Amino acid sequence: MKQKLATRLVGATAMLTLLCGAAVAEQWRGWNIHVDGYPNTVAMEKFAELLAEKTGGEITLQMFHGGTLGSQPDAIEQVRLGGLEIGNFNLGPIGPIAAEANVVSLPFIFKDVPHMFRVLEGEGGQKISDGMAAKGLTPLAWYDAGARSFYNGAKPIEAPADVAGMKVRVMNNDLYSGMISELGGNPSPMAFAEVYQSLKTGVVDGAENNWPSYESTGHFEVAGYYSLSQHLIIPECLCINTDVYNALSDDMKAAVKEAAVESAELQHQLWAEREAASREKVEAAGVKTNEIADKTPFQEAMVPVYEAYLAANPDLRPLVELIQATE
Ligand code: GTR
Repeated sequence: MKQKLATRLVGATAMLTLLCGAAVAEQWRGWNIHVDGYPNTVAMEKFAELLAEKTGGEITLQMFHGGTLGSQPDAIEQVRLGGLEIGNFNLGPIGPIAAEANVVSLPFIFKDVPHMFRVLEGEGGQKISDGMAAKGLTPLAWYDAGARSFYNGAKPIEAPADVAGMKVRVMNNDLYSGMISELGGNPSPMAFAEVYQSLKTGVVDGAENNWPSYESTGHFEVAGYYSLSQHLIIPECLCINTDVYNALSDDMKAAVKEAAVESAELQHQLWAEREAASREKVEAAGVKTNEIADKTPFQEAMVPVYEAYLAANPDLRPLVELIQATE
């Protein structure tokens, strides 16, 4: 009897929903590469929570952390094709897909993190965003990923000559391979998940990343020299499949966007805290950090990388110049 009543009630609710024209609840799936407690992981969980709240439960998101749904390049493809709806991606591996997004992977293009955000908030950010959306990945908000520096087990890196002959892991992007080659090293593109073992067994001599990733992955345990080259400042996106986003009503779009922007605000705050905490933790564990007093030789070595990029994408010269001219 009770069962029957419940069935009738459910039926009535479904009928009401249909009559009111309300959308059927959608369940999305989201990808993230990072471990529990990492700023991005916490912020993506917050995004899921806000999404449900702001859409009145019409959209929910199940997050898969720790790269359990595959490597970053694979997950980017999944979101582009609609196998997954949401991802927190670094723009590095997006560059080979969306040429506009690749500008952020030109070494030393940004003066510092605030400069990067000023660019993203202006016309440059719009161009990057449009380029990505046209390839199936619509950025909803930008996450902070600090600056990336070199690390290895043998010695501090003070000048390009110190990179010469070194095998250095990079993310999948020809610009990074070019960057290492121009410094005289041997680039080794590989998935994030493989780097720890590769450093440990000597498959690579070094890698490069920001403080939080250097710490959270344990890379500092097997590569104890961290040299502050800060050669790359790459933003990350909270991205959605473009078709999924475009199919939403204006109200739903606004709710999704708002949830993303609020999650990014949280991420930025957590990022600042974690950067400091990670540095402190690895240095307490014995990591030797060195400042690079003069980065000019590194910057000068990047001229051919810029030339190759501009030769392949002549129409993107104005975007590069816009970034360089942004105060
Ligand atoms: C991290 C970034 C990840 C991934 C990783 C890598 O800083 O947050 O998305 O790109 O670097 O080096 O593969």
